[in-house]
Amino acid sequence: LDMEFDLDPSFINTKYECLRPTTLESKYNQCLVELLEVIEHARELNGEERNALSYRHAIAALKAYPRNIESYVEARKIIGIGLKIGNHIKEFLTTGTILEAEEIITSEKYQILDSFSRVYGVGYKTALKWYQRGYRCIRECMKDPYLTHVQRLGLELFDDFQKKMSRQDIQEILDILDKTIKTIYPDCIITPVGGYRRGKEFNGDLDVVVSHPQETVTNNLLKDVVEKLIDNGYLKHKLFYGQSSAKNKKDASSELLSSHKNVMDNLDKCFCAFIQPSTQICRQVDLIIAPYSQYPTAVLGWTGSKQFERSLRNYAKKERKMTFASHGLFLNVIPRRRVCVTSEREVFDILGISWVEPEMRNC
Ligand code: TTP
Ligand code: MN
Ligand code: MN
Ligand code: MN
Repeated sequence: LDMEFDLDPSFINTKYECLRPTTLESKYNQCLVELLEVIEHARELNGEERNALSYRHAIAALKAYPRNIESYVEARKIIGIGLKIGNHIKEFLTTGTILEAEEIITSEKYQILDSFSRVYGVGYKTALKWYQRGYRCIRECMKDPYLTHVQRLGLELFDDFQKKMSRQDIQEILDILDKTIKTIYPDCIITPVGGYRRGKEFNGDLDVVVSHPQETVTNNLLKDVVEKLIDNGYLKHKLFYGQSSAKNKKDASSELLSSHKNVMDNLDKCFCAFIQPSTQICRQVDLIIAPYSQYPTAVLGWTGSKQFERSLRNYAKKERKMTFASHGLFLNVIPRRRVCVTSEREVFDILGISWVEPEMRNC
């Protein structure tokens, strides 16, 4: 592994984002980061996954870079910044913006595809299909005769799901989950993960890992918890229920799962539409159940960011001949062997990576 330390030892020039701390926003290059994120997202909406990923690597490197980029030459020394993105940066340094990004933002097609892709369970393919059928707003999509059950729900819940939750909103829901779950299983461990754990002020959903010190208790946990939440009137819809393991990836929700195809695990989970009592707004709450032995990897795997997780999996695979997933850490020998871990920190130790605080996993 080619680790090159810059003048500032906290900046590591590497292709693996999980090796260096990244805050939510860049103190130095935030404006550039936001313009490049527009292009990245446009590539995703266009189905150009690989191209989007190369933007993501460059963006992550810029977010972690410890000072203002001042020249093209300086930018090109960073791993992940090649000719193409180097030229964007050159343009940004001379004009103060990137024309391509400006054009994307003002393009009507981009704005529409972007809003369609924000519908729960809708990826770029469905977004494009709806656009090609002539729909220009969410209301028009609702009249589509071929909607799946989940797409219809997603469209109906669109306005609510677009409303961001403050940390206080999330705390309110966490308190309800805590109370409800502990009336059935008093010893449950309930851990908020996702963007909330990474310190985001406002979140589109709440991700929660639920575990229990008794290994077998988790067998029925999802069913029992979901039933209780329905009985108590909190859970309005199940958007996804079950295991998103490879064996059922071809089912009705295949697009939902394939948009997360590199984050699949076989943990029990329920993606819920949850009524927040104080606002009566429907919130997306993702419940993930982890047997106690898989609790550390579940918390690490569901804290994100997506790019942090991607780089962690790549690092484990390419540099350590191991597999990291939310349901465990494995040695890639034949047959594959599970490595037991008892804490999130231990996963970093075994992989030989320095501990990264959740707030520093925002690549
Ligand atoms: P998300 O809730 O999709 O992402 P997030 O919380 O980072 O950001 P947002 O504010 O948009 O909600 O997922 C949380 C983390 O869980 C994500 O970084 C990757 C991981 N994950 C999986 O491992 N499997 C999955 O099926 C999904 C959806 C996410
Ligand atoms: Mn989330
Ligand atoms: Mn999300
Ligand atoms: Mn989520």
